Amino acid sequence: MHSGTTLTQFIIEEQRHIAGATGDFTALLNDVVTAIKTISNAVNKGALIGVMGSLDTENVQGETQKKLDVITNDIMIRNNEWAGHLAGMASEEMDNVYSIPTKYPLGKYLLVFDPLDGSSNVDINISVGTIFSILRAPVPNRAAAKEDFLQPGVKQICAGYALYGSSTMLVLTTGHGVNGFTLDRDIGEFILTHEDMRIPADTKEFAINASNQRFWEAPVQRYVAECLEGKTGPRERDFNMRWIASMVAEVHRILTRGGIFMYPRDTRDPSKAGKLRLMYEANPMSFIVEQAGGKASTGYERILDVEPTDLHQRVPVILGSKNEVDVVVGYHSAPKAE
Ligand code: FBP
Repeated sequence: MHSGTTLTQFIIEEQRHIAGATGDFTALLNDVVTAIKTISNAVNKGALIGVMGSLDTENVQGETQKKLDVITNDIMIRNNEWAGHLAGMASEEMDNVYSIPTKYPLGKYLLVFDPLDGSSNVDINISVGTIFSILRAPVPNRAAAKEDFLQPGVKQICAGYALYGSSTMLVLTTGHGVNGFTLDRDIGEFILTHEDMRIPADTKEFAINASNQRFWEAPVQRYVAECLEGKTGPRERDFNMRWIASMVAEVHRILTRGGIFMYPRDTRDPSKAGKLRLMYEANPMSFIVEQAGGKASTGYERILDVEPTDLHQRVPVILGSKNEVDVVVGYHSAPKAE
C-alpha cells in the first residue's frame, strides 16, 4: 500500500531542511511535473490524437524526428518558460540554447532535457520517457549562454526521469537519495510509491545492443564474452541479457532489481565517443544511479566528473550495480593482451 504522500508534499518537506530555500526550486519542479503529466497524456493517447509516426525533419543529432519528439519538446518549453525560475533551457531536440522570451522574467536555474527518450519505440508502444536535469545558472536572472550549461554532472542539483509505461512513473533525486512516484490519473497527482530506491551491488543481468559487437573495444568484448560463457567461464555464473532500446526503461529496471547497462564507445564513427548524450542522458541518469548506490563510468572516468565541451556531446556509458561496473572499468585499465 502506498504512503499517499504526493510529490508536491514530498518536495516541500524535503526543501524545509535546506537552508536558504526560497520555494523557487519547488515551483520549478512543479512546472516540470506539469509538463510530464501533459506528455504522459499525449503518449498514452498516441494514435487516437494522430501523434504517431515521423516528420521529414532531422534534429541536431542527425536523427529523423518523430512527431512526438517535437510535440514533447514544445510541451517542456511551454510549461517552463513563463514562471521566472529559469535563465535558459537546452534540449536534445534543439540545436542551440532556448532563450526565455523577453516577456517573461529570468530566474536562477537552467533546465536541460531529453523530452522523449527511446523515441524509436514510440510507434511500437514500448515504454519511452523524459529525462531532465537542473543546474544553477552561473549568473542568476541573466539570459544564459551555451557556456553556462557546460557544467560537470556533479553540479546538478536535481535529476529525474519519467517513464511512460504500463503506469507513468517519475523517479528523481535532489542529492538526498532516489524516490519513485506513480501517477494516479484519477487525482492527477504523483504519489510516493518507491521510497529510497537502492541498486543491488551485484547482478546477473547485462544490457547492451549486441548488434554492435564487432565495433566494441577489447574491454567490452572481453566483459560480454565472459558473461556469455556463464558458469563455464571465469565469472562462474550464468548471466541474462536485456535490451529495450529505451534508456529510461533500462535504468528503471536496474533501479528496481539491479543490472548493468552499457552503450560503450565503438569504432563505427571515431568522431563520436558513444551514442548517448552527456548533458541530458548520461549526467542525469548517472546522478540518479550514484544516489541509489550504483556507479556510472565512461570506462575511463566517472561520468559525473566529465568536463562538458558541447551541449550535444556524446559519451560512453557503463552504469548500474557497482561491483559489476567495477569489473568492466577494471578491464579498461587492465594491461592490453599481447
Ligand atoms: P533518444 O531516443 O532520445 O534519441 O535516445 C537514445 C536511445 O533511444 C536510448 O534511449 C537507448 O538506450 C538507445 O538510444 C538505443 O540505441 P539503439 O537504437 O542503438 O539500440
